[in-house]
Amino acid sequence: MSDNQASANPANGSGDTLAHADVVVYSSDYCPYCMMAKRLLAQLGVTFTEHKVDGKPAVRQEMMDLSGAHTVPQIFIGKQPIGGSDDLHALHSSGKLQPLLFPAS
Ligand SMILES: N[C@@H](CCC(=O)N[C@@H](CS)C(=O)NCC(=O)O)C(=O)O
Repeated sequence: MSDNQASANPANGSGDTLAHADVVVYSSDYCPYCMMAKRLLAQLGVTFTEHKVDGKPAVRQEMMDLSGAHTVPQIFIGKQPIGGSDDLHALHSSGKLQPLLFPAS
């Protein structure tokens, strides 16, 4: 896939396939917060690119440079750093996640 990733948008209820913003998750193995974040994205039908930081200091450094944070996960939607799992869930609960994921809808 190129700039956008296609997936079903459960929110529109039509079963149509809509493009959503690129989502990138920096994560680590055996990380409960990473699992919670990835589970929510999966529930929303959102596909994402995952960068594992385990044993990869350059990737971890890249994550810290881009996010300003050192914990995993760090999640980016359309290159915008949105924080970790708690931040992702807070955006979802407040209704602000869907517009970030589907800005055209
Ligand atoms: N509030 C954060 C917590 C993230 C967190 O504590 N992640 C752990 C791994 S599951 C971590 O990176 N620990 C390393 C550290 O705190 O330096 C979130 O929701 O993402």
